[in-house]
Amino acid sequence: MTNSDFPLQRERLVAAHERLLGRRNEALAESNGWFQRFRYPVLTAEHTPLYWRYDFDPDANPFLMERLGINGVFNVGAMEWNGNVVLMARVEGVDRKSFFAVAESANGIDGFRFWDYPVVMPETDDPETNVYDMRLVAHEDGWIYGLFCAERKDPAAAPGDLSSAVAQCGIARTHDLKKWERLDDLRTRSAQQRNVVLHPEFVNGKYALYTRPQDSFIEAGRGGGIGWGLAANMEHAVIEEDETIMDRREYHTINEVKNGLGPAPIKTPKGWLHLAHGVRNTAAGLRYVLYCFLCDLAAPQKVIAKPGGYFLGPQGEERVGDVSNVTFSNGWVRRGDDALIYYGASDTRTNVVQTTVERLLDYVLNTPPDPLRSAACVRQRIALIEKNLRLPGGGES
Ligand code: M1P
Repeated sequence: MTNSDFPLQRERLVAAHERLLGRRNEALAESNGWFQRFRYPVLTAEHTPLYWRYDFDPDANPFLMERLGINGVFNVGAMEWNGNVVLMARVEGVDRKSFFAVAESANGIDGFRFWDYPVVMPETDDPETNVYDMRLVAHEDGWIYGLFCAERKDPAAAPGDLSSAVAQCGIARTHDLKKWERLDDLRTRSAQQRNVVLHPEFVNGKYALYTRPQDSFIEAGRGGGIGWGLAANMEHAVIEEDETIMDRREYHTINEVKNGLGPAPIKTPKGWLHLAHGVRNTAAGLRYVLYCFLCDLAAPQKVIAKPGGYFLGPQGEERVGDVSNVTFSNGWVRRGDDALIYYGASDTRTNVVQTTVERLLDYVLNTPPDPLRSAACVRQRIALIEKNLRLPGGGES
């Protein structure tokens, strides 16, 4: 069977794709002073190359169908690369399996194009079923590390239970983002690990890792929050001791259910600047938001400032997706004083906000902490109101 429309259909497909890739992003008005939002996601399933999805052989595919569909592109690692920004995207096929692929842009705000091939990530002797959420870190040892979630079916699952899984931290390293050397998965005392991040510098001559111990695949359980531990090497990385919990979950806060570090911290003169996600429960399910905190330069596991509440939550259509009401970040890029923060919206697409390190430091150092009780919140707000009302014009003009 032949399809005489095939060339025209193909031409239209390619033209529409080029229009999408070439679309300029637009800054949205934002009032809180923390960051600048943009109208369009920087990466979606539709941004993936057509030749990853379609079979362009008219004999084999006369209806010009997608043969290998993509479901979403989200939760990206990020770094600067030869003066451009590269994102290590979690690309999820319609078969639910994720893989990694690099997309590159000159300005980091629009114009992202995927490299020709997705990442071929070597497997360990115990191959995982799924990989996702890579944190890219250029470590001072000279390697670029990718730490990601390696997920396998739980070998202890009861017969018929096809959803219990074990999450561990997969580790790989590279010099060119193309050829990867797979290392052993991280070993800790915790049953499960997700959202593990490598600190970019040695601490006491060791590799320092931010962890997220948890009892089961979904539940943090006794895992108290974001952890910290040291490993002697990365080839066979082991955290021998119990991890120290450096950012604890709290009742009735944005991270009561669980939390996890985002990208590796940014080093500033005032401390290590962090972005993390916090998860709370609601009648409509879990809600994931992003929050910031600052750690001591000399003791990176010591939190020295932490604003109350969330920094960035899902807004508008970002709220809806495969897992609705989710903002999740594992990638940001510092360019001079500018910071570009990439976040997955509802496990479906990737968005960006632009800010500066100066603003982020002002935000973490001068936003009051969470007072943890309604009465204390009212006192905190009254202090702000009274201060403003003492200003000329009652604070409004
Ligand atoms: O579905 C929301 C997020 O759930 C997981 O994050 P966490 O381990 O903190 O629960 C991850 O699967 C993440 O990819 C996902 O966005």
